[in-house]
Amino acid sequence: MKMIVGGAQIGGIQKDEGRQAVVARMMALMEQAHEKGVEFLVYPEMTLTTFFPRFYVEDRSEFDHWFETEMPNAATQPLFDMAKRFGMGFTFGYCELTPEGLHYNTSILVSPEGEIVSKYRKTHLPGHAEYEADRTHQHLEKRYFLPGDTGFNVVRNQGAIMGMAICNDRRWPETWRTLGLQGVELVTIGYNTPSQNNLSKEEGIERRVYHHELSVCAGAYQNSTYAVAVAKCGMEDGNHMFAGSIIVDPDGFVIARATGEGDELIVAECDFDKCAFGKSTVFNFAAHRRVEHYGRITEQTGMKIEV
Ligand code: ING
Repeated sequence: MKMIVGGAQIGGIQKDEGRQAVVARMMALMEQAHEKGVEFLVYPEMTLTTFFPRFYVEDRSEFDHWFETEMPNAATQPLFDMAKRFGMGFTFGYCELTPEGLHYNTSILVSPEGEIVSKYRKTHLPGHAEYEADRTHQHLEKRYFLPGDTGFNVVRNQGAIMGMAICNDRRWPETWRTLGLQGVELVTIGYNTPSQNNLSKEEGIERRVYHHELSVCAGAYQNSTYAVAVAKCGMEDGNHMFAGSIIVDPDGFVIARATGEGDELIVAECDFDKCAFGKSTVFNFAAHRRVEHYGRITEQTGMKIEV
């Protein structure tokens, strides 16, 4: 089964840029996608706001205005309406504040009929929860979000088995294999990845981009699935995030790549029948996996050196 899939890379969103302005940018890319026959469109992580976890605030409730308390809402309804008019499925990430007052870094998957058919809350939160003075840049996702409570799930949408992950999730093989064990054929990953180094000085942007692409290509290949990884990138209030949005096939080859750091559409035809070969040969999990030897992966959280 074939599908034209698009990635809508979004350039920097400044602190004072309202959601309406961002949604207008998203809709411009959706129109471009429609003109190119795109049937399913992937937007980045936290698509509606700037990457605010770079800022420290003592009272976290001061940042509740970065969160959505309902979805769709006034700001995003026009996007849902356009997608339904185009008969296009899509996914995007946003910051979710639940009625119970819980904060998540969330992604939803919307069917061409305009229904939210899947919700995912980011599992792997990088960074730290308290201000760390020795860092050149703060990365406070652990301060503002709870670890997701959904786990990694798949949904059959537009005839394909689709699963969502968010940003740091792409670096963890567990993300991919958990989806692979459910037969996933398309993994979507929105990301916001700072280029600046705040861990060690020698790492450059080239190495960070390499690790991003390596993670996505390996995950796709090792689970014989397509992957669409889409950045929010460019400059946000003087802070740079790298681009590198890509569409990857089940052999781990990049079949579409963004060239710039702004709003940019990438498109590729996915032939989901291509997923079957890997799933029935090299990555025929039932034939080859030996779960009796994998216990550490779920029983042990941290590394233990006992030799
Ligand atoms: N950002 C980054 C990411 O995982 C990071 C955090 C940057 C981790 C660089 C490792 C190296 O892509 C988010 N938002 O998770």
